[in-house]
Amino acid sequence: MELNERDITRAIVKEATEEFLNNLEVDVAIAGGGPAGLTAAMYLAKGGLRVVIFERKLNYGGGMPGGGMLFPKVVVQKEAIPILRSVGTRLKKSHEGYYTADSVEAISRLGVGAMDAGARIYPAISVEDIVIRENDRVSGVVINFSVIKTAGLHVDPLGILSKYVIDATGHDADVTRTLTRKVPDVKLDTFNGGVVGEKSMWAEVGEREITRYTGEVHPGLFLAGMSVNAVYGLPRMGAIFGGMLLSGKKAAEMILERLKKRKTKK
Ligand code: 48H
Repeated sequence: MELNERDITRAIVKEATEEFLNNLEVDVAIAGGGPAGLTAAMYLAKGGLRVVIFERKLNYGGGMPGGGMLFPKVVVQKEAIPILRSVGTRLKKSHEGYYTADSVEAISRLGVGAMDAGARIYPAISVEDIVIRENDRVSGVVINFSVIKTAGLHVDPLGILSKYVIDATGHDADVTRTLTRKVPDVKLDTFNGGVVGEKSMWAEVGEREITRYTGEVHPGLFLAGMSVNAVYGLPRMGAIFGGMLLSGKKAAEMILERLKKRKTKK
């Protein structure tokens, strides 16, 4: 076969466009491809749902590859080990019951796990707004290429419809903050009806409470990962990642349960 630039271009544009057209309406749109977003995507896709992740940066991974202060290891507590093992991540028993994983290996395998299950990850696309329907239900995401914002260009975004949106944007809780800005009288399902703001480090409490508060914070909008701590005012925990994985898994299970119920109700 003789290589031809036009045909290389055609293959890329044709395949990417066809696939994108298939993802204009999905079951779940996830903002953020860090550990929580990837884990949620993996379990949702395993459950048979159509899932897309929009990740602001060029590479997925969020805060995980950097480990703890760039020491490329993360601590994972026992309960979350099966999640990492299910994607083939090697774990090492450290001291006093602490397990560690290589941070780059762990996030790479989670990404592959999500893709193998059928989730689609779109790099360098930011969720800049949400789609709203009756009763302020979150019904999709508004996306744009990240570089458009960086370059300060005025380019209108595109909209994607979804049954649920997961805010897995980490410390910023970017999607939830957008909701409170765009719908000023919105009352979130939190202690003060708004975004409380993440608290200083207390690993034990931060990790315990993150799974407890993972869930739907507003009709159509779920939180997973560090955005839970940011929205509910829970402590941060440093480079221990079990909570992120368990939170992503819980958000996925809750959505799968909802959609199963929706189907049986019909
Ligand atoms: C698209 C976006 C947008 C947007 C941001 O920060 P993350 O790794 O988040 P989690 O919750 O999966 O994991 C948190 C963990 O990494 C962490 O920070 C911990 C444990 N901290 C503890 C501590 O004490 O500091 O990933 C979020 C991802 C990132 O890749 C962002 O680029 C992306 O979301 N993102 N993507 N649209 N509007 N905002």
